[in-house]
Amino acid sequence: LKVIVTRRLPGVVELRLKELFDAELNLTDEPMSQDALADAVARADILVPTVTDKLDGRVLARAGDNLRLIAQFGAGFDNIDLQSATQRGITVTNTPGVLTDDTADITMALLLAVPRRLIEGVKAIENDEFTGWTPTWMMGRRISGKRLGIIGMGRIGQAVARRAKAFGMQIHYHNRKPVSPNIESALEATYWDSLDQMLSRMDFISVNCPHTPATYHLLTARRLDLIQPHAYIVNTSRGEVIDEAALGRALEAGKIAGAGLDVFENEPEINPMLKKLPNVVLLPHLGSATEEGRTEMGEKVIINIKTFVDGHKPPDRVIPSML
Ligand code: 8YV
Repeated sequence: LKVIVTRRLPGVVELRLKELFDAELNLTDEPMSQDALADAVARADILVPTVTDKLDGRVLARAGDNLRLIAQFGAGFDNIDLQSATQRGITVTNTPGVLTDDTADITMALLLAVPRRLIEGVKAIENDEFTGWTPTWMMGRRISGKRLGIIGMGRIGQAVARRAKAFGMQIHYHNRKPVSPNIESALEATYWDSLDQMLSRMDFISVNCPHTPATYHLLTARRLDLIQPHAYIVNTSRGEVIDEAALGRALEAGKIAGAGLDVFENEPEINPMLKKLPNVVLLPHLGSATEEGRTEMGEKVIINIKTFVDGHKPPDRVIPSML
């Protein structure tokens, strides 16, 4: 069975894939063009893509009867037209769970970096602007005691909530439905059925829901307008969940206090307005970027492939009803 891997993966993962399967690796680490991807789809029995590979209906139409499994290297799978894959009888899997803590850590890093002005501080030192401490210089805002509104209370949202609670924040969340009473009481979390109402009452907002057709531009210009001017917003999920142009305008107009973003609507492009603002901290999609996390993601890919090849249901199968 031919396994085609679209991007360079951690060395140990590539070695193991080579040992176990007839694996064709992409040794250049250039994201594949849509044509190259279509060619991979046409030739592979099993495809290992990442979030940068747009497996839309047009590309998937190139699949013959050969392509049986798409074993995504990533928790998110919004790059895959799941409906189209399922209709063609292609099984799709992802790698949830192993990047939860890393992504929650990056969320906390941004939740601290923006209001405490860490990057401005680092730049001040680099630019020799630190001429001595003063009682009023570079004051930020405290996070303890403040209300954090988490949008999407899945694995990552809950891991953010646990951390933020330990930092003394009050946990609020919006989700399709409330989490179990046990989890809610452990986190002392308040459920908001109405996203609009939650947005208008928070000091911090963290986006932790997946990008699906239902969450595309969930934070529209109108909803961003509901956020209070002293509040900060952090996104470590997918750029598409926020109308990025509207966010840039709101930040520039001082309608939101600041933002920490690890993800963007058209990666690697970023709205130039966001790059100019001192109260915005931007990271290059680092959420799961740890040696441990990326290796464990690879291990999950391998388990999913092995289980599938052995004729069983792979543990991390994703189906359209999950959207
Ligand atoms: C990765 C991610 O950077 O898993 C996801 O959904 O966005 C990140 O963890 C990416 O998926 C690697 O392919």
